[in-house]
Amino acid sequence: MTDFAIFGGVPAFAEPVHVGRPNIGDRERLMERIGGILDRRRLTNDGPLVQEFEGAVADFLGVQHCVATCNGTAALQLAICAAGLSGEAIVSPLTFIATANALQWQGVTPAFCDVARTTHNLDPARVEHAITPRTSAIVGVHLWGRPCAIEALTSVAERRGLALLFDAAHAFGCSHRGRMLGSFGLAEVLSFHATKFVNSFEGGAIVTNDDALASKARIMRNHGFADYDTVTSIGMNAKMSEASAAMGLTSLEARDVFYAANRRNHDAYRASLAGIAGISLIEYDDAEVCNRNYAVIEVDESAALSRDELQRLLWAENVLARRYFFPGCHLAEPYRSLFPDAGLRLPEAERLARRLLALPTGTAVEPATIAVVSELIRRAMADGPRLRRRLENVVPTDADPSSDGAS
Ligand code: T4K
Repeated sequence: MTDFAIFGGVPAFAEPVHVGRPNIGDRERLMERIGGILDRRRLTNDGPLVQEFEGAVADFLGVQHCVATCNGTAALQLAICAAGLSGEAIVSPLTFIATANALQWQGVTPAFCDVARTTHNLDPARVEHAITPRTSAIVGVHLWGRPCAIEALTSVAERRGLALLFDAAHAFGCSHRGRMLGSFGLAEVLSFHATKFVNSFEGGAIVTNDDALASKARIMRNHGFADYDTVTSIGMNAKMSEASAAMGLTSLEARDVFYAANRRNHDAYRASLAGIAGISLIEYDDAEVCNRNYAVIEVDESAALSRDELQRLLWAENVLARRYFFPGCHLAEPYRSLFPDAGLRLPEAERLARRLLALPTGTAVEPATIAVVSELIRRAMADGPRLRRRLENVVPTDADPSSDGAS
């Protein structure tokens, strides 16, 4: 057994092992579809594959409408605009920055509200207290594909007359009480980014049972055109291309393979990380359908190494574990400058942002790789105090995860 690579040993992996390696479905089927696009010379603008993809997603989720977009961020912006949000929207700071940015970009102030320690999602009791006369909406995020407190948030939204949207970027293919996520609230937003469970290279969608919202979003997605030359509202270009829809359809068809690989990997992490003091793997509800697209550990403050020390060790081994979503949106610009005191109300989110580490999973990651990653973590934690002293003498390099603010 060599020393850890950060101290000069041979890295455990010759090539980087990534967190977000894309799941690829049937290549031949994809190429056939791409061939069809070229034959038809219909590349974009609500083409047949986009329509087919929208139908397939809506059927799978059991929703009336799917409006496919060029990415999840554009879908969020469209949903925010089509739902007529204004003033402030209550949102979790423990999410990808796009959730907050989409609001701010649409002129709606993200009012960051703390999360619950166990679920990592908005704490409904705190949401109630965060409502002000300017609040127009609650935007829940189903982080890691684990559902928000949907019933409680729905009840708050109904009682206080607020719109309820969900950022379901992580949650495609997950259920809540037997019903697929995507059909709750006024609308939910999906991402089909390359790193997501089902991907369309880049892509996203608004899914909703609200006819009016769907029809507005559809028009807004195409510059506000209601027909060939009538513009009826503000709009943008948020259309999904045919090539993306080809990938989306192919990826969707392979979802059972993706479910199985992620479950296998999560089970492998659970078994191989068991009993390591200070490390806990976040769990999913076995009674629900779940994509298990994120294998995330919490590193306890009492652990032999901190989360950041562990990440430095792993990166040197070529295991590119990620600090999703450090440091929390409220500490990223422009929010850090706009709301310098926000952290005072966000102790749980800040605590989690210091503890969470996303490990590699997906179809590109084999259980043998997971065994090595877990063994590295076990060895590191077993020798924590000594490694900590040695780490203090290692000058961060460009490859160090914290050297350039990368996470
Ligand atoms: N809401 C939430 C809750 C989200 O998580 C996201 C996106 C959104 C909204 C917005 O949806 P989109 O507009 O993105 O559709 C990645 C993704 O870019 C982002 O889509 C995702 N969330 C976020 C969680 O992760 P980064 O900055 O971490 O990406 P990057 O390039 O560092 O990739 C992650 C890892 O995946 C790397 O180790 C390399 C690997 N990778 C990545 C790509 C793109 C590959 O192996 N192949 C690839 O093609 O944000």
